[in-house]
Amino acid sequence: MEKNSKIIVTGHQGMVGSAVLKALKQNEFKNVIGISRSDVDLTNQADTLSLLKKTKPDYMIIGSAKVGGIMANSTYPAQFLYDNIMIQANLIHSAYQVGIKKLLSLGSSCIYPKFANQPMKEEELLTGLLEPTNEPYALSKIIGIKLCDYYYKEFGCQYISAMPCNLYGYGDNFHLDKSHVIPALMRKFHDAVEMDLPSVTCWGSGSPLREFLFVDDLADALLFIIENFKGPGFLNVGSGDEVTIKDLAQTIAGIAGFKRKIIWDIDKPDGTPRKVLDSTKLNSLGWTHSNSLDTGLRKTYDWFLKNQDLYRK
Ligand code: GFB
Repeated sequence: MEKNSKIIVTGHQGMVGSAVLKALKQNEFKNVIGISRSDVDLTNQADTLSLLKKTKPDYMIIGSAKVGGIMANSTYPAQFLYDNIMIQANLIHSAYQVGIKKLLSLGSSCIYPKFANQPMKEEELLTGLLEPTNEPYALSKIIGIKLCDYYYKEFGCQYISAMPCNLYGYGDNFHLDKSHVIPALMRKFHDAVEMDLPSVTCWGSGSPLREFLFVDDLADALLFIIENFKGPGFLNVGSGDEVTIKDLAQTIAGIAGFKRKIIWDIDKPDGTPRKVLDSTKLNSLGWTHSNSLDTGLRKTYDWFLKNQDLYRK
């Protein structure tokens, strides 16, 4: 990408999109446009095409998606499948129609089968059944990968994808029911300290393993990928920072200063038992993450403390 290339980042008010926008600006890209839900409904094909016709970008990074944690995924399966299929299909097809040079689409490690070989290489895709709690989201993200692959194959478009592990960081969603585990636990432990509660209840057994990546590292990886990966196909983006949910809860409790009882509600779902990515392909191109889980968690908690007016809405 040239420093004056026109680059569109969709979902630029969300956690991922805002980190990508910040990274592009830090890297002195001068012609960057952020697109959010208030600018256009990306589930609407005509509006999406019209936006891209008007803006005519050279490059596009898709940071827009309907996302949420394990309960949101299970509660709104139709919305997770429909919205994400439409957002990706509209953006990818419109990108082709207006001749965007290169496009980077974003997925998730939940695209892999529930019992995939660990660590999961890119080749594990479509080798088994998906984890039921996130099947709709995973299916939509598999479609995103395949759309990029097939536009590459049929029309020679440089459309590629990145599959990150579980993400967290600045601008995350701290909603108690809809969010992912890290923001949910930060809020629960923080509130318990403030309210002097005797216990905090976490979901599931605490035994699942998760790999986490700080969002600024993801943004750095995405810029690296769009500049260095020619495709076709997709790359895993992981940190190798894998922990049990129980250990994660202890760490976050420590950061928030909560010293009392942690209760595990086994009526809540565990989700997939383990999903650690094999990021060898990306690492061998020359990229690795910078923030350890501990550093990333502290940065996120500091952000959370400073932005309580946002997450309390
Ligand atoms: O982050 P999370 O919601 O998503 O949950 P997944 C991870 C683990 O943390 C699960 C446990 O085993 C949860 O049961 N957990 C414990 C909690 N306490 C809590 C809590 O208070 N809130 C939440 N949210 N979890 C998502 C997928 O799966 O991962 C998405 O649903 C996406 O589609 C995303 O792929 C990256 O890792 O289970």
